[in-house]
Amino acid sequence: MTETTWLWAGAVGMLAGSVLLFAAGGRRTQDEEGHTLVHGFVPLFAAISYFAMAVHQGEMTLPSGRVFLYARYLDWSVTTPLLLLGLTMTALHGARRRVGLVAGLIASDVVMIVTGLFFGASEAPFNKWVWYAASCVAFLAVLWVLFVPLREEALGRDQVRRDVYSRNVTILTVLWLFYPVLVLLGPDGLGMWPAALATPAIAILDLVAKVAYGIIAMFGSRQVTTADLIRDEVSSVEIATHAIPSGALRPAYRK
Ligand code: RET
Repeated sequence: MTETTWLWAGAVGMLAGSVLLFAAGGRRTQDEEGHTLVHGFVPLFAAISYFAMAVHQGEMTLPSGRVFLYARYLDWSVTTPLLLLGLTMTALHGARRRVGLVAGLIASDVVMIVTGLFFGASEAPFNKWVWYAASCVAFLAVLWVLFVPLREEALGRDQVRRDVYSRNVTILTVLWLFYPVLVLLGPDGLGMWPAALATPAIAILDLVAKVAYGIIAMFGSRQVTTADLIRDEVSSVEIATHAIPSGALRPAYRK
């Protein structure tokens, strides 16, 4: 398969994944609806980026002659915050939304991707490695939030939330750790791997990190929601409006 064929495969796979996640995702509560929207939109953004790259729009030729696929970084700048938002929706529940913590997590993640974009676009070694190092520091900040304050929040909740958070955060971290390595080996980094090898590797990783992880997260959200509803812990305001007969929610809102 040529590089372009892989990009087409990425576009089609992402679009199919998005349709699947939107169709199969639950909508019983606000949290469950949130997970469905997050995990449905993630592959949709990726499909846009893969299509742009497949038709040679999401790329630029740098002065050295290297073709830089910047659309990848645009995709990641939107999809990685959404994936993190999904994790925060599992860990933070009810009154404990910790908006500041979520904002800090997403800001660190955007720093990671924006500095990564400049790393990919650099040709002079000094800039390139400063950007790479900055991106890695931001990545460490993201991991710190996931494994320290957010994990503590998740552990303070019910058993189902704890288990689902631990499972998701572990899978997400393992998958995300491959990115700085593959990008480093590929044409944007040391150039040890040609595009013919790096493009399929990143496409497969992207499909796993977005669609396969999305399916796992969706099942997790289903378990959490069912447990919430059984415990009757979800107030009527937290139940998605269309999930219950119209009118039933009015009094709670009017209060
Ligand atoms: C870059 C640049 C070099 C340093 C680091 C990086 C990290 C990238 C990551 C990307 C994750 C992307 C995902 C996409 C789709 O779902 C930008 C390669 C640390 C962690 C999960």
